[in-house]
Amino acid sequence: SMHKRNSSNAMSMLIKTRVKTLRRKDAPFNVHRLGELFPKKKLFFKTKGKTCVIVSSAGSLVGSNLGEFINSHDIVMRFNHAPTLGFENDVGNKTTIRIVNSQVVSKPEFNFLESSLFKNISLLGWDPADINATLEDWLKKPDFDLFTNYEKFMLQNPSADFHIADPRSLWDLHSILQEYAKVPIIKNIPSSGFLGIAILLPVCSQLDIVEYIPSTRLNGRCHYYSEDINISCTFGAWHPLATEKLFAYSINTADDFTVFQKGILKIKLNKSKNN
Ligand code: NCC
Repeated sequence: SMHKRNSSNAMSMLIKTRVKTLRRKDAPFNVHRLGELFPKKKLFFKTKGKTCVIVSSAGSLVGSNLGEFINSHDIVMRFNHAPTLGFENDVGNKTTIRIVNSQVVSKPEFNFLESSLFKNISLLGWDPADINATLEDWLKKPDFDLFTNYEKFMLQNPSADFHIADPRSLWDLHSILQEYAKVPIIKNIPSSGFLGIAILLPVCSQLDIVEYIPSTRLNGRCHYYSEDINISCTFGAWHPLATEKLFAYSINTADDFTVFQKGILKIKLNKSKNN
């Protein structure tokens, strides 16, 4: 059917775009002191066939009671400074990896070097480079200063599994979304949520995503951990968020009750195609 053809196209486009994390051998980091601090092993080295869940930070997680469901997965991904303490019933308390943007890494208010939120888990940092910037350009002039605290963090926690996304991969993800959308979408890289999907696809046999497609609990709040009302957190202002969500919905295998009442999107992965 038409639907089948579209969804398998979307899936294969996304699987083909392997998001790169920066490695020690990548210029200019091979001759820069930062490169020596990069983890020796790739993110999720030899990890395959896991059950995974992505916990969006959406306000509509409030009252979801999804905590136990979230904790039951092998790999639990969260974003930025989203807390679990005090919210266990709705979001669980297990964390395997956090994707952190360069604002969270650099701005004093997030206390990145001290906070226990960022300890003893895997971390993936990112910062938006201009579309045509080389890694050299970006290293000199990131959007927010990801690098100073990256270096400090790794010197304080030398065995930390803290990776940095190659900013050119983030633009590859944007191209996929643009190809999928047909109509022109905003020319900014996707949100941490979509980066998370791309990162986990090769690692998981089953990927669940909670409250990325907003459920009927939609309450206008930006985050489950704050009472601020801002619906653009859900539909997008700077990131092409609505397109990301339509894309994710098009590769979903769960029924509408699961997606729109429970707030769970399910992506099944074919292991043989995937590796
Ligand atoms: O809000 P944020 O996102 O940290 O949320 C993480 C991911 O959850 C999904 N989300 C969030 C809220 C919502 N109502 N619906 C959702 O689907 C999105 O997929 C989102 O990516 C980010 O992506 O890194 C982002 O970070 C914030 C902010 O920098 C951090 O929270 C730190 O305060 C950005 N907001 C601002 O810069 C003001 C946001 O645009 C993107």
